[in-house]
Amino acid sequence: MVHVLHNVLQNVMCVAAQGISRVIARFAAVACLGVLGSAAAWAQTSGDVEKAASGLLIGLKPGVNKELADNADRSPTRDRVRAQARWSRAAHAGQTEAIRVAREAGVSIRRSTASGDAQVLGLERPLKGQALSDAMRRLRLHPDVAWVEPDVLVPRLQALPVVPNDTKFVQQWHLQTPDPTRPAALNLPAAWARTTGTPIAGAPVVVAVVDSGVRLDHPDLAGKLLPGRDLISELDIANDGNGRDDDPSDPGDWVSASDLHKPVFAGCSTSDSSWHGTFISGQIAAATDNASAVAGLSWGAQVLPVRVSGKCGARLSDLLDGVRWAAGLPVEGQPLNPHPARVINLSFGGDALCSPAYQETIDAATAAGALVVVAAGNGGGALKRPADCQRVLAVASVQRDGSKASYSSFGANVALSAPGGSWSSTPQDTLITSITNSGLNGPVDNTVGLKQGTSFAAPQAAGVASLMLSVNPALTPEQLIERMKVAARPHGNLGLPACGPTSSQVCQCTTDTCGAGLLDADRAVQLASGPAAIIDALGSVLPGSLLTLDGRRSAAAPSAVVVSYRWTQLAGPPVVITADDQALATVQLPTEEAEYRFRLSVTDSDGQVGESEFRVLASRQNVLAGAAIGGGGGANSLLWGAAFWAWVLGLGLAQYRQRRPTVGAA
Ligand SMILES: [Ca+2]
Ligand SMILES: [Ca+2]
Repeated sequence: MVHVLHNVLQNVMCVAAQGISRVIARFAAVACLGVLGSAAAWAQTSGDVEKAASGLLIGLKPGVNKELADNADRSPTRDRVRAQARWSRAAHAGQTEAIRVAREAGVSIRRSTASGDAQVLGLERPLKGQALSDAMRRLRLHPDVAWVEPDVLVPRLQALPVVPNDTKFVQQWHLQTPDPTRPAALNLPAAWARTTGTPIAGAPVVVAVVDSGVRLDHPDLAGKLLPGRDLISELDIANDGNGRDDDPSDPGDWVSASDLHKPVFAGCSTSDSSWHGTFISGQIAAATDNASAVAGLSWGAQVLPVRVSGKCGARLSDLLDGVRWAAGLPVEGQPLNPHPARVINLSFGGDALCSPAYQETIDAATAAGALVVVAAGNGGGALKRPADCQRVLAVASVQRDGSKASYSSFGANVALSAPGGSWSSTPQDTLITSITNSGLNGPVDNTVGLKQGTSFAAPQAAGVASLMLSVNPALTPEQLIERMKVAARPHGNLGLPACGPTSSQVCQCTTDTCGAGLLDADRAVQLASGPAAIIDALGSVLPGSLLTLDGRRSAAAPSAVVVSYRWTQLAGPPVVITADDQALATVQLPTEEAEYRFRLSVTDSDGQVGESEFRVLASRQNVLAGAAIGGGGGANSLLWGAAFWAWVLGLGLAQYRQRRPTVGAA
């Protein structure tokens, strides 16, 4: 407090001195500069000195520029040519005055130009921070100067990553922005800046969870559930005292030692209740940004719980009826589902190869407009049904680092991979977090828990598909699969043996074994209605180096092609982008350490625009060495595309921006 008062007093003295006369004031200004050398609070009164400024805008006090004063006289004149000539004279005179002022204030400039009635002093080199503060202070103290502000790059409004306030969100690494510590993360914060899953018009997207039912009373599913169905026919499996009905609540699916004596459970082993359907429903559509439990992939989707699985699993006939009912198709003895699903999540393991009954059911559901998302299976080997059926979106499970999870089955029919969790010494960092119940048998407390399995990789894709449908409800199941595959990030190179017959444990994913790549929610949402701008890491980011900006992997939706590229600089010391209208552009960086931001805009043949931006730090520090996503040029080249995987809202999607309750900077 004492310091603040002291500074104010000094300011009063300086301002008073400036009122005396211009000559005396100039001495006073220099004196004040010395006095105020430590007055940082005052020095940064206006302007954003943390951004680099290539110049300074200054306003001269009235009377300094005679021509300007004349020009300001709004006497009636219809002669616009004369008025313009007068303005030009004023601007020229202002330039001369501004150069004098800069010299007297001790600020080195390249040139002075006019900006409206103000003057722009082009700095000899871009300034930021303390150096910028000092230059501004010198000018501000000059008696002829009314005001000063830095000529910074003004960012246009853009979508900022959305960070929900759910208490366990920080633990949900699988939803976060991918970076070198979690290369397989799904990139939801950027996707949520485009859509949180509520359609701009029409009913919510319906995602059916054909599974073990749900805990209807879990607080993090409040308002998220549609009236579903219990389609378990056999009492022993159902464990709810009755057969098929309208109650999809999960009473628990534990298998006790006494259960094993019943013929229906032959081949089963004892187990605690799984709360499998509750966990998956939470992954897809838990109440999000409600300051409680977990975040769901879609904040706006509704879950249709279809109960087909009880003790020891599901009867095939119940499972297939569940898929049909979910899609709105007739099922004997059951009322029609009034809320047909656009996405059906089927997290069931394979017991055999795809059969005609299974394929026909999937075909019927697909024809009805529902995307059937299935788990690759937990056998660790070749795919079995439903993952080997046609027209499904089969999802393999990867670990946090992008390697195939040991248990995940794999093969050519896998569409893509998504985090499904893996055990480690810090399980909360490597398993999947969602909602569950603490009961080992019947339900006890509704809680949050940790799981692993391809069962929990599939819902990641189901949730992303529902986000895409919230942006573009016209997408067919086939288009959803195609675009999610195009949007997938490449399997990184982890230096492990490639997955194959000789390595079915943790192994290096390839497009032959783990699908097109790693599921990326943000790119998928971008591709739901337009092209995706995709920037690759290339070249070095040492100061003074030649930077290569590579947008060649930018992709259009399958019916279109990318027709143009545009690179722009958003922040940092001004640089020239060579070939800024090409997929491959270059930038010669200055020799000083600095942070830059660039944007790539791509336009497709339908006129849709997709954009992404990234930061790059030109530093002599050997930062993040060895930690890469999708490779990179060298030890210093890995900064972008990793921690700064900052995709921004494409123009074509701007209208779909929904609620953004909590917003954090990139
Ligand atoms: Ca029942
Ligand atoms: Ca929540």
